[in-house]
Amino acid sequence: MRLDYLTIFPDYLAPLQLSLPGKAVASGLLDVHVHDLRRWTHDRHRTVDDTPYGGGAGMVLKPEPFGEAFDELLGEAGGGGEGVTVVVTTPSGEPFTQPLARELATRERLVFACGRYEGIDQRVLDHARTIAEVREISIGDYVLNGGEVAALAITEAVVRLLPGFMGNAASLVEESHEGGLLEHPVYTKPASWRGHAVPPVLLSGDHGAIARWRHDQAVRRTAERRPDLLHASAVTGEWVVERAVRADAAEILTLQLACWVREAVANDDLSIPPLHEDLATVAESLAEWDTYVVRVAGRLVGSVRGRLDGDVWDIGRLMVAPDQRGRGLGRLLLEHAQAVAPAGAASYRLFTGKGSADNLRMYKKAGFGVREVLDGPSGPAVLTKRITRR
Ligand code: 6GU
Repeated sequence: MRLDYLTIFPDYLAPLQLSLPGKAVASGLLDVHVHDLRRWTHDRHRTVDDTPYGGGAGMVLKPEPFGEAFDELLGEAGGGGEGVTVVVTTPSGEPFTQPLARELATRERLVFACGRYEGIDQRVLDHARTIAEVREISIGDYVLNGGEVAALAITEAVVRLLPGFMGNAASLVEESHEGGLLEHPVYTKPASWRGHAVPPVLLSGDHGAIARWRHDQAVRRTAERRPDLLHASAVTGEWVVERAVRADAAEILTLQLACWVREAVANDDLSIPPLHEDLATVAESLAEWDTYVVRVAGRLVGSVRGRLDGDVWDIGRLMVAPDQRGRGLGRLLLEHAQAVAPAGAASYRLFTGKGSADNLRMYKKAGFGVREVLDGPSGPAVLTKRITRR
């Protein structure tokens, strides 16, 4: 992964040479470039800011230095904007979360534009959007003087997720925020220290009891410190259907590939579209469809989507992880996809392979009928159902 930083305080980013990112640079996993934004100024004072149009306090970062920096870094000589995400650090950005870190970790290159003062001229972002993906990101609900510290925090969270970076992949999974709960407390030797004993269950050797104790502690901690994170599902194991966010795209793609390989085998047809999409296509379709997901212990295990075509509510991409099948999750997602149809819809429509016996059975049980079978290797069968409202 290549990382670029545009900043008026390059010294602030010296920690990138240290510790974990430093190690990744040494091993060739990371290619890090810190740029002084003033390099792209041309006046004697190397001016990067000016007063805001419309008045008000503070200064605004001028568009020209960023424009020239993007030309050099993302223009033809710089390799173009393909696979690049421009990360603009700003307290008014979308919240930085573990799923967003996972999403950024899939990019070939991140270019950080570190905000300062009252912010960056909006046209810098509008222009950057014409050449690359742009994400405005905040690391929390407080205000820093500049985005450099935020860029460091985002970098550390992303870089440790890169394949080959951490020695022990399990330690990535068993940690706070990956399972939707905060992590349980941890202890090491000695068993008693200054009058404080380690909880006896941890010394019992009973791994079932230890797992139950840890889960219970994680739930308590989360309830106490971060009740906003506490979905009922994390505690009870019940399903909660949630609207998909962009950061879900990578997991949806993974699940989609797993599910449609089975479809391809059932229909002897490798040409079905869900098997041939890439991450960008899945991310784009999140903007075009109402997409829903279900997580179990933080892991995305089911999804479905719907959108209106005239007065027909198209339902598609109904998928359930192979190890979660046979418990009614597919039925739940199908019911949800019908329940969210807008008032203007007169009927539901969905497609499945003509050889997909399990799907056809579920859809017929839910009141769908096969309208026609199209002319392709796997059909597909078109099923519809009239919407009756009471
Ligand atoms: Cl990304 N930048 C600044 N200046 N302040 C912040 C922030 C970013 N995230 C939270 N506060």
